[in-house]
Order: sequence, then structure tokens, then C-alpha cells
Amino acid sequence: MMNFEQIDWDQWKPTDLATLLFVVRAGQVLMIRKKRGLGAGKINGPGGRIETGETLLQCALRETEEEIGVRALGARELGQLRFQFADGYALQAHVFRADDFEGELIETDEAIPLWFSAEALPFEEMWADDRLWLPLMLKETPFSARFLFDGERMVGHVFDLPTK
Ligand code: 8DG
Repeated sequence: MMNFEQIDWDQWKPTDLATLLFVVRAGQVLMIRKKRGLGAGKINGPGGRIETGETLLQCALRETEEEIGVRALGARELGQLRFQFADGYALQAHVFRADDFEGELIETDEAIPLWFSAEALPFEEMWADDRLWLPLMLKETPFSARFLFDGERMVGHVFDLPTK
């Protein structure tokens, strides 16, 4: 089993780029119960892997619309997460925060929309790392962090100074 110190982060390249988007409005956070894909069953922000030719922002907005039917407003990037998985898969996720949305929230094949109070997020139903950086996102504090996962188990992490 690989350990965190063995990872050559200087040479590290993600297999995929992905996004996460959290609408935070009036002290509530718009999240999803993910029905399929990586992290199925968990509560997360809408998001997914980037498609050829789109920017990270376009990806975040497209995934939000595909998953819960609404267009986020005022989205800006606040954080960067690098995930190395023990099986060799590597994912870099860019975290966006938005202030509002337009359209009607709907359940889709991919996700169920859910609101949570920012003070009572369901961390026990989320990925293990989320409790480490979601509070920063809620405070508008930029963040950058690296993680090693063995499946769904977080086995190491470090926070870096964000580059912007
Ligand atoms: P697919 O068609 O490829 O199945 O779906 P996709 O929409 O392209 O990809 P996905 O499976 O939804 O992409 C994985 C999502 O899960 C992506 O938004 C990033 C997110 N994600 C991880 N790990 C973690 C984590 O540790 N915490 C959080 N909050 N999200 C994570 O992959």
C-alpha cells in the first residue's frame, strides 16, 4: 500500500479534472445525494469530470444544471483538491462557490437536490476530506490540499498555501 510520503507530488498529474459547486444562500448550502458514479450514495456538491473543450467554470455550471436542473449565479473558484487513489487513479477537483441560482430544482437520474444549514452539514455522509475544507469554503478562504485515499478511506493529507 502506497503511503502519502511516497507520492512524487512534483511530478503528479491527474488522470481527470473535475469540479464541485456549492450554492451558499441565506446560511443554507445546496447539495446533492449522488445516485451514481464516483461517490454514489454520498452527499456532495454537484459536480463531475471536465469534458473536452470546456473551462472549469463551464464544467461546474454544466454539471450543476445536468444534476439538479438549475443555473448557478456568481460562481467563483475557491479551492483546489488533489486526490491520489491507491489504485493509481488521480483526480484534481476545483471547488466553486456560488451565491444563487435560476431555474427550478429537480431530481434527476444523477442526483437529488438537498438543502443543509451551513452550521449542520452532514459530514458523516460525505467524503472524509470534506470536513477539512468545507469550513474554509464557507468562510471564503481560498484553499489547496492534497489527499491520499484507499478507496473511500482517507489515509493522508496536507494543506498547501493556495496559489491565488
Ligand atoms: P461519470 O459520468 O464519469 O460517472 O460522471 P461525472 O459526473 O463525470 O463524474 P463523477 O463520478 O460525478 O465525478 C466525481 C465527482 O466526485 C467530482 O465532482 C469530484 C467528486 N469527488 C471525488 N472525491 C471527492 C471528495 O473527496 N470530496 C468531494 N466533496 N468530492 C469528491 O471524486
